[in-house]
Amino acid sequence: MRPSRSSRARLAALLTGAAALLLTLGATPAQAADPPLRDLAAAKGKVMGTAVTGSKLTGTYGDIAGREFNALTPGNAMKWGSVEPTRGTFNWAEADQIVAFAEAHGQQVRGHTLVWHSQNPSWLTNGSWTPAQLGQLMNDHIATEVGRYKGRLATWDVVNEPFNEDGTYRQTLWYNGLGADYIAQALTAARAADPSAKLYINDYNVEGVNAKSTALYNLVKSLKERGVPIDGVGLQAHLILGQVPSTLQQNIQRFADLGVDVAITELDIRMQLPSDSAKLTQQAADYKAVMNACLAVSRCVGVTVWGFTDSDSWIPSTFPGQGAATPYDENYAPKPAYRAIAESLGGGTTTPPPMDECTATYSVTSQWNTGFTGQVRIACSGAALSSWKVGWTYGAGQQLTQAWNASCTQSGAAVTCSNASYNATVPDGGSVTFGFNGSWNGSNPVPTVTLG
Ligand code: 9MR
Repeated sequence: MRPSRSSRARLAALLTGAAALLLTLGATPAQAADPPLRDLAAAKGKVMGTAVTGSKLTGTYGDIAGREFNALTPGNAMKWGSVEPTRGTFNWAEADQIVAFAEAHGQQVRGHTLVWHSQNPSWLTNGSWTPAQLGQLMNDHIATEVGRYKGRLATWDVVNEPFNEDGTYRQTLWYNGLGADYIAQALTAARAADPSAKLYINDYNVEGVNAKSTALYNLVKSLKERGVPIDGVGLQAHLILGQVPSTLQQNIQRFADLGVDVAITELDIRMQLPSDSAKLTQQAADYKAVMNACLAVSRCVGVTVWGFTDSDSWIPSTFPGQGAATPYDENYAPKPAYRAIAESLGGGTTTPPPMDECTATYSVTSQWNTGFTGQVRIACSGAALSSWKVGWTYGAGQQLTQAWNASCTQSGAAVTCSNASYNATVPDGGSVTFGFNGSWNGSNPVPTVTLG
């Protein structure tokens, strides 16, 4: 039976209403943002981490570190020179602070790093030690530091940067004193100190297939054959614009095929300053290429950036004239690289949330043939409000009929709502929501809300 004229009209109205509802629910409001990187990564079973500086974990820096990442690596706080500057005198303050921050934000911690040739205390590097004393010092250091955080750290970079570019062993305090087997000893000591932590060897310029990565590959293979505890390989990935190795995925895969995990541990992509849009676009493509290589290999557990903001990056001081290597600029604005990371993780479809401000977001929560219920959420990050007022202009003749948790007035198409006495304050990191009912006819588009 053909539907009657009036029922066809009703059906059309219903369909229009349903379309509007889908639109408002699907694309939520004008200022909606993608999920943070950590949620996108978690949905894919991956780690999205950042190196951090403990003293900076407040304000906007802390907000972003907590919101966007599901893993933290202390950039310097856990290095031997930081934790034991004088023999027997320990300073755990920054390391403890970062671990506490991570635990409060549901984040993993990657311990970095136990046995390295750099950033050691001068009492250690200037001492003269017999092999037995050196072995004891190394074992004690590992037992103390790994033991302190036992059960709380997901991962340790046990040995850092053991190879030269040609694949020979780097001549270090450890290699010269103990021979190449210092690596096996360190791993064994770390396993004893925290059996639940994943133990890694970490190095740079080992991202592609080359002499250095092949030496690392052969080392890991022989450690596995000997039954030495080794769980993973860290590819630091301090890269240069436009130079992501074409063999990155193949290299990750060959380590995975040895039966170890792989992590990109210190990703940054530096460029000659000043940056411009062409360089930032290339950088975004490079970040995406690294993400995609990791995502393509199931044993690649994830990617950590070596600082998330250009204001907290080692590049400018080490490579004068270069920089802009991270996904956020110095003012915490996300760069194209941020979007590229989000896209590789299946997000990146909307504008990232502006930081250091409060935003108002309008959404329709339910809708029927002539009426609807909506809400506005006012959220602050890096800022706070002691009172608020929002306004919008209806574009399709909608009319408010009732509001709660705010005082609203409508004059013509213009709506103004201000706080109730009990919800005037929106703290940094907090939000307030108020609701309303309205009527609509024909269509019910979401208006742009201004917060004044
Ligand atoms: O980011 C670290 C920087 O603040 C230090 O000055 C520097 C000293 O070498 O170490 C940086 O981190 C390094 C990391 O620990 C190991 N891989 C290379 C990183 C960049 O130098």
